[in-house]
Amino acid sequence: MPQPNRLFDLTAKEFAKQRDTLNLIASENYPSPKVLELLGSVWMNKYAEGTPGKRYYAGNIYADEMETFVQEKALAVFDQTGEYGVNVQVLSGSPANTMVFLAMLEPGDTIMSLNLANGGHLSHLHATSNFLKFFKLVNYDVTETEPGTYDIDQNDYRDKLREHKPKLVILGFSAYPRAYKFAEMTKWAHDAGALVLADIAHINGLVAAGLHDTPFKAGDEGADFVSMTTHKTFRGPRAAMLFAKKEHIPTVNKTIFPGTSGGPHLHAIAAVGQACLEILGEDQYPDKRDFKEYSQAVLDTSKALEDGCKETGLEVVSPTQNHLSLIKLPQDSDSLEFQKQLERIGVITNRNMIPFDPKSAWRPSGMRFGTPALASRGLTTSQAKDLGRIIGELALGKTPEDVAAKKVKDLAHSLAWYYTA
Ligand code: DSN
Repeated sequence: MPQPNRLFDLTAKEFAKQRDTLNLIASENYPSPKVLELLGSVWMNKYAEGTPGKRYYAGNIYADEMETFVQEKALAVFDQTGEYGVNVQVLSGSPANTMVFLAMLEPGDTIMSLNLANGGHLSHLHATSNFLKFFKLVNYDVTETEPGTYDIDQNDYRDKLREHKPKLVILGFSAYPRAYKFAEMTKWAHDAGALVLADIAHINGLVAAGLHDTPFKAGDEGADFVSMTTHKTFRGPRAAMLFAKKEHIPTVNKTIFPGTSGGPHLHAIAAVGQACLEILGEDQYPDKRDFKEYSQAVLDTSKALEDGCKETGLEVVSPTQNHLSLIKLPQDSDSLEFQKQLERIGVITNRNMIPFDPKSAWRPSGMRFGTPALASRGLTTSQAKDLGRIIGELALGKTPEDVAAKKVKDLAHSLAWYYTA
């Protein structure tokens, strides 16, 4: 059917590409059609500067009700302690972290976070971060706990807490396949006088499902702040939330508005609420599976995919305990070229540094694979293992590209697809 203009034409192409390929990007997902509907709804038209009940423009009677409803549902998903409040206006994950820096720190304070090169995130500061104009950075790191397995080095973490006395410790990652020990790391940081920000953007769905340790704890073991995006394992819109212990919520709210930001994105807030309802079982994703069942499928397919890669002879780095795996390519492989080759056969993913990678971030030694998106399309563990084998055989030159492409196409067409054009 002819499209009305170039933008709709490109959207139709993107739609078909997403449907016909296999998405292994660990930070992406396919939210329900209701999430997409709310994102494109009339909420998008409205300004609502301020907080529920205290807005600067008229016409926010339903916005007040909606934002309050979403706050309640977000707290119902995560907080069993009653000690947290939430701001749902923060626009995205990196700004959410920035809000904590601006709310709580003074220039010259020290932030301690996981080394970006070994699994951390850009917004947790790094050698070329703009935030180094204002803050000092100390990294904690991973260590090889078993051959080929890199876990956070708890001794290094405690030593650095004692030595550098950071004002803020960030717990969280972008490419760490292992489970995080929130309670003890938070307690140690508190004992050293630091505030704790847990950034659970990658694993918030697993936390919500009760399949990963939670940073939402009472007392000293609970993070002071918990930031998250809502479009990864949480399976909501591209948006974010910032939780804080209740004593910090007024400061957080003031830092977001009027401190740094104008009107909240009500359409995104409504869509976050829809994801919360699906997690709480008050509404359903089209597959009608319970969210915990879906999240277990994320974990199981993540492991199965990794096993499939391993069977072909590819090297796994740090066996996965979550939704993502890291695979080391053979020494003479070019990960950028392999990423392109995977795209040619219909597998969309990203190359990634592995711990203590001697290669560059542009052409690192590894690949990162995650299964949240394909688990939403109903990928089974046996299909995940097959996909791991296809990838491994291609990486090791054991299968021709056209054979791999045919298998990927067949698999993509066998999976569920819940959107209509
Ligand atoms: N870029 C995201 C990721 O892929 O991990 C996090 O911001």
